[in-house]
Amino acid sequence: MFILIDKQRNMNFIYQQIYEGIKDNILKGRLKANEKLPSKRSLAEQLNVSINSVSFGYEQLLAEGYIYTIERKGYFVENITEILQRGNLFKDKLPEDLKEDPVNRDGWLSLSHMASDISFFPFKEWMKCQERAVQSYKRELSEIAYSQGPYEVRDTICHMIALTRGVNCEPEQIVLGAGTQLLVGQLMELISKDSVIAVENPGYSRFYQTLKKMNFAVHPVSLDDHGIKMAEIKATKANVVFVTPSHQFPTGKIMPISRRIELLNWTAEGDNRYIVEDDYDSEFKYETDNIPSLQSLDRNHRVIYMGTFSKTLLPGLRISYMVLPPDLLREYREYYANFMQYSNSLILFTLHYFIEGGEYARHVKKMNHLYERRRKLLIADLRRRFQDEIKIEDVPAGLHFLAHFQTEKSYREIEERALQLKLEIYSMRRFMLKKNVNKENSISLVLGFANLKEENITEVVERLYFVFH
Ligand code: 76U
Repeated sequence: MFILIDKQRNMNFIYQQIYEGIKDNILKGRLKANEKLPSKRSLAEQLNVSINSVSFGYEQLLAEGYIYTIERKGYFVENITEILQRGNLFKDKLPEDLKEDPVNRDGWLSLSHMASDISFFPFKEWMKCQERAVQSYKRELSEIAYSQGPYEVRDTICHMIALTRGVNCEPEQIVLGAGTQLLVGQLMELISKDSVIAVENPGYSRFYQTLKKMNFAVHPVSLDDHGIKMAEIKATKANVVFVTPSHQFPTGKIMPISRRIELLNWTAEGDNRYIVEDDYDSEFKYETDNIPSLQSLDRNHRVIYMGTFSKTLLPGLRISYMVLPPDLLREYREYYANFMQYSNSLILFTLHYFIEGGEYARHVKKMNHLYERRRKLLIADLRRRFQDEIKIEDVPAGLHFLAHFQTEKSYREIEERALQLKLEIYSMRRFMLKKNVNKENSISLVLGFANLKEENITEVVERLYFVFH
């Protein structure tokens, strides 16, 4: 048997070289099935290595099933089928189209609606809360969390949203999850497969895609001044409606009480009707108080409330939740009896202390002031630069607003120019779930300001101006 032992190489131990050498001989067919291997002693002599090294090598081969042993007779090669390989194209290499290019954001400026500002995040306080979580929840951290997430955390969130959002619920009704998209997926498993779903158009394409991939009949429904159109919902024969009443995504409109009541009454007029209220950024209101949730008006347990900490804390933390009405909670418990909660418990217990100690409320309050300033400055600068070429949907809420630009250019041209000028922008194309609502000579952008430093506002507006001119 030919095995090359390199004693100078300190990368691999001798036993590993013996193991590799014999394995290679077996896989290449140079050692045949049931062939006897040399005894440990004789191989050790032949290779001039210790018996121990041969012994370790043989043990590893034995453990992986390359060889077998018969007592007092020695070691033999297992009967191993040759590994089939079709073609030789991408033997060791990942095909080019699957390669990931590390994104280089040097020199870029962003008007993304998806990021929040990390520079004001109170990491010190957060880490203190994490320390407390480690101290107080040792047992919980060493176990798998209850499928809806730890009770204490749900209890804390429950109290908070009762206070800030008027949500009527008990901790039992809350399901924690790492992202609302996943929670929507979980929720929709509980809803009858022949359901028809209405979503806002323009709207949140990630939910729309999720619902379509789950094979639901999904209808984008257009908006009027009050929000999603009731007549269109009725025409689609939908029984589930997804809405963002606090701050329509992405147009920013706040749904007035009249439409809220119409929606709630619609659920009472038929069977198995539900409203999914996506309350993704309601914590940011600049000239008014918080507006109570739609769920708070629901008398018939028809609203599923969805909340997230992506906007108030950081999207990277991945903490979201939903509040299920009792009938769906019962379904949930049955359907997900074997489900393992997938959120990081340490982060959840940290959040629990962060809220309890008042840090969360303080942070949201601080960010409200900060974001309000940024919003005002950006809008003022945009108006100054674009004059009457821009129309802004100026609703003092949320972390983004919609702006319409007068231009002859197409969406594609604008997006390509922004790319060239290293400006991250998102156009209405991302949110139009059904095409063809393009106004002529006008481009609409969703402009996010949460992660825009004040000192960069002038430069951002200047770049945007060059994108259009
Ligand atoms: C979320 C809407 C409409 C929910 C949102 C967001 O999973 O809790 C937007 C885009 O972090 P999660 O999502 C909360 N409903 O806009 C937050 N925005 C998304 C994540 F940043 C992305 O894809 O256009």
